[in-house]
Amino acid sequence: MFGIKKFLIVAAMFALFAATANVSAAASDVTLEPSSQIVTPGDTFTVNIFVSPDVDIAGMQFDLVFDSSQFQVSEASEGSLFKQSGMDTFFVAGSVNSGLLNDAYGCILGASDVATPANFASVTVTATEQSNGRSELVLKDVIISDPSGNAVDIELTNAVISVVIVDINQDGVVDFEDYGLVEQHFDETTSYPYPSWDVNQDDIVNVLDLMLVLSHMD
Ligand SMILES: [Ca+2]
Ligand SMILES: [Ca+2]
Ligand SMILES: [Ca+2]
Repeated sequence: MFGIKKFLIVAAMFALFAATANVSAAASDVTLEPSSQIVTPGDTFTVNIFVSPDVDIAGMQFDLVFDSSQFQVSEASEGSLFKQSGMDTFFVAGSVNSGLLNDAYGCILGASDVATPANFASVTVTATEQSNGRSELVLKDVIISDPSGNAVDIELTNAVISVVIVDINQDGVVDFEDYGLVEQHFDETTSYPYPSWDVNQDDIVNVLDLMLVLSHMD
């Protein structure tokens, strides 16, 4: 008796799990990659708008919201998502103004579509000299179209950028004095407001903080 009951419960849970898995799979994923990243003030890096289509698609638009006191963002440049169709494509880089990359869009010219994951676009981001701490790059007004002009279901993943200060003693150079300061506090736990030797502000001073200083030495 107990055995059958247990079997039924397990079967019911499995059915529920399968149903949930189906629901979350039925969307095209749009992901800012890398979705988390540690940089220092003045660093320039690339963020890709990566698309994993769940169905055949042929057109897309997006906005990107960012903190303009932390970052400068370039216009978008086209990735391979729609070019992989082998057809010509149309691409508009959008315009950048006060914390918004607005209305970047593109599509396949002609009757074709794609379903293979690829970058739709890339943007170049520079952390300003005043930047510090964590902030998000956020996708907005994202629409993906199937070949007939119908919007498809999408799921968005934004990016978190942490700007860290590796000149621990703030004397204008990153050298072994800064490394030494981190070393002196090795294995200490920290909390907000973080001391400069917990470089990545994760509540503990360890090898990750040492590496951030080492990898940015002048
Ligand atoms: Ca817009
Ligand atoms: Ca220093
Ligand atoms: Ca740390």
